[in-house]
Amino acid sequence: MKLFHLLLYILLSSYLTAQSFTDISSISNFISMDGEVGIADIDGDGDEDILQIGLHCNPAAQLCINEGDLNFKIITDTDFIPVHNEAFKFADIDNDGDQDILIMGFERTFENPGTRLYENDGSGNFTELTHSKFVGLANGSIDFEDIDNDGDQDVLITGSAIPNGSEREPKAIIYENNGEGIFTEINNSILPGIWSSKTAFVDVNGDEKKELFMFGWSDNNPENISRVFRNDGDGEFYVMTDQLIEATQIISASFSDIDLDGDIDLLVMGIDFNERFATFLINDGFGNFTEKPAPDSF
Ligand SMILES: [Ca+2]
Ligand SMILES: [Ca+2]
Ligand SMILES: [Ca+2]
Ligand SMILES: [Ca+2]
Repeated sequence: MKLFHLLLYILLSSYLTAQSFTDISSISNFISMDGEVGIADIDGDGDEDILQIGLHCNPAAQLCINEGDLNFKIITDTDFIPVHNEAFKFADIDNDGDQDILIMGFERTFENPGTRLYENDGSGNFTELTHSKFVGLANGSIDFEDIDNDGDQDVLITGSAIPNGSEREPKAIIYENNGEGIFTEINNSILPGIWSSKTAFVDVNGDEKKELFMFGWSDNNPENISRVFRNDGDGEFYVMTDQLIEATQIISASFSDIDLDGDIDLLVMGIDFNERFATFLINDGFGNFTEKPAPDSF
């Protein structure tokens, strides 16, 4: 979640509860650029806390522990190795009821991407778990989903590996969870490697199995990828859509039933030949999408 969404969330929360606004400058001033924000009940006390990771002069991570009434305890000395050009997601990887976290990004220079898993002790203290061998990536995405329907959270990571210290190598790797938070890479050669990427698991054809949406650039001479893959519930993916939308770059994709007909549609925003655009992709209920340009005011 980017900083704008965090501010919107907090302002809306404030509006809905007290219909007044509260100064949250201690949180919002933290990340000057390239920031990512995640919201979860990190310390297990029933309210939502905030993790911010990104560039603040140097790569940095900051925990904002919710103490009620929009007061936050700010922790800058976190358990995480700070990264930039990052992505991270919370998930309960070992089914013990708390929010663990997977973080990727450049750890020092632009030649050292890392992907690290941290286990939550239930009180918001994190310990790195090293028995899963994740490929180090940056400029990418992380999405947890139980792709093989066995009750635990597996994960897809995409982004840039830098295997020889300079050349970017786009990746898309699925790791299967053994149920105890130990992840093993599984062969999914059908998925294209992408960077500057967004991914999402969403059921768009009503069969209660989530399709995989992938947006990003394919290589060093960027070709935009916007494709959908079908999951049959056993962890295997199959091509569903060759190319969903032609554009130079997709900046964001949001999923909702925009036309209120019971299926999930998309709002896609991006850049095409230096022109910004926003378009709806309207679902026919079977996962076939028709483009409908959004109003110019978007
Ligand atoms: Ca856990
Ligand atoms: Ca699973
Ligand atoms: Ca489906
Ligand atoms: Ca719809």
